[in-house]
Amino acid sequence: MDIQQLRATARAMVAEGKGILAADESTGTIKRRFDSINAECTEQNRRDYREMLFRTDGANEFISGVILYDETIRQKAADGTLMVKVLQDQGIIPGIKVDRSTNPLVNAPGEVITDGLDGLRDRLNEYHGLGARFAKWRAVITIGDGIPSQYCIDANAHLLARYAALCQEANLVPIVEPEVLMDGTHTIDRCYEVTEATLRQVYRELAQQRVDLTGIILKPNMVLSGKDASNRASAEEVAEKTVACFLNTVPAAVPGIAFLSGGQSDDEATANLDAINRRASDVGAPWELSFSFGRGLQAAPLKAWGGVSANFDKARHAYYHRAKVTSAARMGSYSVDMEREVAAD
Ligand code: 5MM
Repeated sequence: MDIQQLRATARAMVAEGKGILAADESTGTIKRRFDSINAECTEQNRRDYREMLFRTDGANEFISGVILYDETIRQKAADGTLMVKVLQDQGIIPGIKVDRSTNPLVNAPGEVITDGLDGLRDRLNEYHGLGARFAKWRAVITIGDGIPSQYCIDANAHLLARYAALCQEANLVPIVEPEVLMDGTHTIDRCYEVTEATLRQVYRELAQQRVDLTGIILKPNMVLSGKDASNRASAEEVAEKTVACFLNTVPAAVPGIAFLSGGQSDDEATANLDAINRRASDVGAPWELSFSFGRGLQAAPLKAWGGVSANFDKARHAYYHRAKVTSAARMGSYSVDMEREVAAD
């Protein structure tokens, strides 16, 4: 393990003004996204859509890295250039999703566990050879009646740490993603409680399994009210509770926290990220607070594209704009007025 290299990569992933595009939808998930705009989910459409994102001029000012799916890391762009090279040529770091999605957790109704540890060491070495310099594993914690159980939190945290240790051995920076879902009617305080319990266990396991915290990136949820809660918390309350929760649980050795958007609308995720960065700077939080958005960056370009190649310019424009405003939010310098500037970009 080359810890200096891992640290340098981790710092580059959360460099000033920059964050990560999560474009690692598995085939089932991208199909659902394409279905929503009536686009056919063929290999060529997936390639063309993702190539459009990766070849958006100027987006590399805001995007440090892209998380790829297995299909994409092996794929060539329309002109025969490897997709990985398309990114590298713009100074964007390729990363790879290595979990194999979630399945029901045995003896735990309503809860899930992430699969993918079998054969992981070999797969990580192969991905490094294909150009990946970081990896991602997403664990899912659900809030509901009587859940999450401590059993579910412990099992997922254990696997996240096993994955992270194997990544560092293979010289890949692990993105450690414990996502507490925002689905439901729960309060922001319930989300705080569950996020805190989850992060405590994740860091306990990372320490137990000797993961070097200076060479990882945490990808968590923000502390939010449930999606269907009445009186959802304001951006200021989200920021206050998110920063308080992380100060209590995430060691200062961790170089960066890259939030997921988690099903928030793109403007909500951006406003919350902005408020979080303002709050963090007021209290002197020790880590970079960046983004690793999937839907938060892709909802607008996906809609603008609509599955029609004649719309690629419009879609690039929409993606560039989301990357630009999310980058501003990552620095705490976003304002709603920026949303109106889209035509001028
Ligand atoms: C982009 O979607 C990722 C892969 O999801 P599946 O395993 O369901 O196909 C997902 O892990 C994503 O990286 C995170 O959920 C963050 O994305 P959002 O949209 O929540 O920012």
